[in-house]
Amino acid sequence: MEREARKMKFELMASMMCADYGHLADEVQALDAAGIDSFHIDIMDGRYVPNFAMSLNDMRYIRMATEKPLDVHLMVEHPNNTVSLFLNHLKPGDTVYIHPEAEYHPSTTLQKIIDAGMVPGIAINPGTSVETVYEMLRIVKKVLVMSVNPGNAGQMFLSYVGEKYKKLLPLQEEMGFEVYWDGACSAEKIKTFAPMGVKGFVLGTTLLFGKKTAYAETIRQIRELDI
Ligand code: S6P
Ligand code: MG
Repeated sequence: MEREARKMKFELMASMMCADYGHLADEVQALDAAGIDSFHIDIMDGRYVPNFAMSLNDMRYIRMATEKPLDVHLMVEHPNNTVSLFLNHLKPGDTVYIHPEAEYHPSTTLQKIIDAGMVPGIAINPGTSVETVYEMLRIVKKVLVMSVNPGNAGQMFLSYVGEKYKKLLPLQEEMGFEVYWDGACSAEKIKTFAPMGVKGFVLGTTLLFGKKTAYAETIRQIRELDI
């Protein structure tokens, strides 16, 4: 019991582009019951990233299928043009991330997200430096650090991104945001980065999906990590 109380708290998000779309209702139900904290929704437009993953209707379905928060990651050009389509179907407290490079005036788009009652976030690509998004850190509540280039699941961790976490984490408290991990997340990465202050981790094919282990068991093992 005492040991349980000392366990480090961090959030786990399920990357729904990795789910089995032949059984989406069962997937959402199983992840929900397994204790996932939120559902990560990767929206792509085939322009900002060279892929199409999920879109508006997938997000709407998952929003109806669970009470848990959604974590919507917009990988689209000029999100200001389409963000309202997504905001209209979310519920207050859901998170929406934009990529600042994809918009001329990202703070205008972030304000739309705030005004709709959602949690504003930015996603930072591996090649984007902290310095170029510095002022936005005061506006957002969450910073999603990409550990792989956006567009696909199942990629290799880019080790130079480790330095970016080290730069961002000490700024969290003063600037009022929290840092989240997206891409190639393994148990080893959680063990290293959760104690450094990373608040949550997006789980995809590296750790959660396409395995023989049931979601509930994988999530239990992660929560039991010795950290
Ligand atoms: C990538 C996307 C991510 C992936 C996730 C997959 O563009 O933003 O959310 O779905 O990283 O995880 P993994 O473990 O397959 O890399
Ligand atoms: Mg993502």
